[in-house]
Amino acid sequence: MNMTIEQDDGLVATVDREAEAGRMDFYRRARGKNLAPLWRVLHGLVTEQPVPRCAPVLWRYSELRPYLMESCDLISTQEAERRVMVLENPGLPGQSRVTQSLYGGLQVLLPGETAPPHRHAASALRFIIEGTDAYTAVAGEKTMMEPGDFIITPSMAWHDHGNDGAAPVVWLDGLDMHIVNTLAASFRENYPAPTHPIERPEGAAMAEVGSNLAPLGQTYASQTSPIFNYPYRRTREAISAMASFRKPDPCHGFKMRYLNPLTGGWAIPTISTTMQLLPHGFETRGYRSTDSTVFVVVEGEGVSKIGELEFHWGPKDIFVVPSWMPVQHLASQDAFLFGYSDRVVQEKLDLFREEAL
Ligand code: 1HN
Repeated sequence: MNMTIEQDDGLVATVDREAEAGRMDFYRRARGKNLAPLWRVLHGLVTEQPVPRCAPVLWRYSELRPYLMESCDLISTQEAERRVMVLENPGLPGQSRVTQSLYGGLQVLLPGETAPPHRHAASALRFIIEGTDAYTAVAGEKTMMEPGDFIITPSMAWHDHGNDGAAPVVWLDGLDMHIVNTLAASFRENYPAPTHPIERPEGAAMAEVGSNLAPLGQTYASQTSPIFNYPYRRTREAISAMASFRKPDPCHGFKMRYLNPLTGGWAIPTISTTMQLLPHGFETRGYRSTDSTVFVVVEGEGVSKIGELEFHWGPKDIFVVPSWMPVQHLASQDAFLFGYSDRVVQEKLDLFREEAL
């Protein structure tokens, strides 16, 4: 017997539960013809407000890191393909989701290790957490990773990684594969060699499109930004300079979005990315929006009130603010927060909503 009616208040309001008994035989016969009554599920399908399945959650880096290091003892990057511990939202266990629509995981490379080349329809972001001498090669161009750098792997671009340094390197992977899979549009392919050939010098993309200039006559078909490494040094400098002459936004402090310089749109067509500075002592006004957001603390300390919960955070910690849940941040030191969400998808579909509280 279907228990949905007893469990969902929305259904109780629209369906006469005593009358339901007399409909059971009809439901059973309809099910045999791949038919089902809408009125038993309507209000669960179309809710009055967002009902996020993901929960607010904080991962403290000091608690995560030992697990990352232990994973290095247990599996090689060759066997794992990608040695990643997935950030599993406790509201969506076993689904490899950090929010309802997005994936998040922490990847670790030890000195001398590489991760083999492959490509996929899903777009990826890397946000560097720890370590300095690793690289990622994307579509034939290498870039070195520094903490705080935001790096893009566009849809179907070949990519591999390696750590040339003397210490472990850790980064956050954010991917849109759940959006891709909802649309049943996934492809993936392994490259038939241990590395993909390097075809362009390091810094080529930045030289071509990183100075508000672009090579005349070159056309760019992709919706993804041709800049694939947004170095933290430059991002931090821009935001700090802006903070010296502007007033902070009441809800966000000094918050910048990562742009595709060719279009003015978001850097990745399916994942919005931002960096914000919350000056020490600054308390944001309450805010909510329909995009569930993953925050990574780059610098500073503070506390975020998310619904009824309070998360105290520091450098390298990661936390999630679910859709439509009120959030307020209070920074006790100048704090830089990276964020990623599905806002750009919602904007394209005319679904994004936000409000100051
Ligand atoms: C992937 O390709 C990477 O390239 C990391 O480093 C994490 C998670 C799911 C699917 C593909 C990478 C991934 C991934």
